[in-house]
Amino acid sequence: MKDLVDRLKQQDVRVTVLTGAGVSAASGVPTFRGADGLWRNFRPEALATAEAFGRDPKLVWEWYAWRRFRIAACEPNAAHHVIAEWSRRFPNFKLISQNVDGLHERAGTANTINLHGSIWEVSCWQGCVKAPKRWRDETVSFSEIPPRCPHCKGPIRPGVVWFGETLDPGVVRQASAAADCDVFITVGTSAIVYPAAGFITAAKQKGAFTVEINPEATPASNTVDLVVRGAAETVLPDMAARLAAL
Ligand code: BJW
Repeated sequence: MKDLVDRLKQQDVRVTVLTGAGVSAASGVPTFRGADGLWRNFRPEALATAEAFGRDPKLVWEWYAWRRFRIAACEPNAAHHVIAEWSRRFPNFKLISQNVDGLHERAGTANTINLHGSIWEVSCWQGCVKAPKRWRDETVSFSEIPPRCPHCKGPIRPGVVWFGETLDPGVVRQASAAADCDVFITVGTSAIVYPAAGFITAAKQKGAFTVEINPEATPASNTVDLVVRGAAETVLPDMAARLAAL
């Protein structure tokens, strides 16, 4: 840990953090694959794919509506707040997040690279040219489920990236550039979903000092330079306190 803190004290250090669902666990947002994870009760292919939405849009829409309802009652936790503080402290700081819950933004982290979109946004299922690529859904009428695209009247879908879907190429470019850093910290991800997990290896190949913060082992544990076994909401404040003490 001292090695990491010393590196973070270097002037102009380039720091990139990659987050996954574990960062929001202490806020009450269920993870995907953990003991209380969403996939324990729902099959991903039944709900988090375009095929599922095509087959049963009402079911998929309602699952996302239920998750939005849960997330709306959650607050950012200490891990989100430390990351937000670092985004102001380090001039060369980047956050890549797989999370769709918007808690990093609510904690005050600006310019988050959201790999998998946002649960607070929607897009036109038919990809009509008049609709923006994604938009926040306050303006959409929910009298029908799934609601209708205000532009083409076709169904709209959650603005998230499902399995088998291509990530926004601009977002992938930003994340690849962010992997070129001095310290790369992966927090609260099972590191099995690609391309997200690939950024850990990419950062290491580009010469970054790589760190994993997770209470459990992941496929990235053998790749990174430092493993910190613990919960994000305790390890990150501890790291922040050590940084402040030096
Ligand atoms: C704590 C904690 C605490 C708990 N503190 N930690 C290369 C190789 C193999 C397969 C592929 C590949 N490239 C592409 C693929 C296919 C696929 C893929 O990766 N499959 C794998 C499962 C094998 N990828 C895709 O389809 C992606 N698209 C793509 O690559 O397009 C090109 C392409 C298409 C087709 C074929 C090939 C290429 C898209 C991926 C989209 C992922 N979407 C989801 C759903 C988003 C919407 C929604 O929310 O419903 O994103 S799936 C789900 O997994 C969600 C997450 O962002 C993502 C990652 O999960 P995460 O965040 O890691 O959560 P968990 O639950 O898995 O882990 C939580 C961790 O927290 C655990 O480790 C705990 O221990 C820890 N933890 N408490 C710290 N307090």
